[in-house]
Amino acid sequence: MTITITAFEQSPDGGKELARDTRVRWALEEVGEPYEVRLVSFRAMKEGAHLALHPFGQIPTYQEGDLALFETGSIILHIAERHAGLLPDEPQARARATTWMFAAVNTVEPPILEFANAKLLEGDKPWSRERLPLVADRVRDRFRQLSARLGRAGWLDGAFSAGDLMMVHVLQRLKPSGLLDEFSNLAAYVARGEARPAYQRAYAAQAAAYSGKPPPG
Ligand code: GTB
Repeated sequence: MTITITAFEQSPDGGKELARDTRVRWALEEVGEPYEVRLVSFRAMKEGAHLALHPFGQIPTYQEGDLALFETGSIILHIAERHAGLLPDEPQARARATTWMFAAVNTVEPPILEFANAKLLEGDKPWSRERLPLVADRVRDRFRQLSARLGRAGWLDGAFSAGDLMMVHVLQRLKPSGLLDEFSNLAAYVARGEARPAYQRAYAAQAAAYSGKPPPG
């Protein structure tokens, strides 16, 4: 059955991994499932046809036959549960890998998004200069805890899993900020994820979708 995902018609980062279709592309590459991509304009994302797929008018969505999903956590869990390669077979290890997926989106991503939004959307506000360091420190608190848990390990719990895929993509958002580099094992962890052939294929496919297109004005 053909898998179709949606992505931005014009990506603010020009297709350099930050939009969340990257993590879905990466998961599909890891399990060797072919997929098609439908690019959606910002306007179309907020209109009826897309809202029927995604109630919040966002990307990515995932369609497979008559199944339509939104939310990258759910999409990646769906992929990982149906194909070998992203979740361990042993039940407890599998539950722990799923726990890391939730930790990535529920516990690590929120302060990262707060920081990204504070810079991007509130940077011109008079109070931004005072608030930004507080928000950055909340990110550092989470990074410190994650860094302590990861230690010198390659991945969060044994072999690479969907938990690592999700965590690496969540952390990538702050690569340009310099905050990630304050934690050398986390920066190396992200680099390890990015070095995976499946990630490289996902990145190349995403970049190709925007090559020659200007970022949205
Ligand atoms: N919780 C949802 C999920 O995980 O699927 C969040 C989905 C989401 O935030 N989608 C964003 C979106 O559609 C695109 S990925 N936004 C439009 C809207 O809400 O109206 C976020 C994103 C996009 C691009 C960059 N970038 O280029 O720097 C960074 C992050």
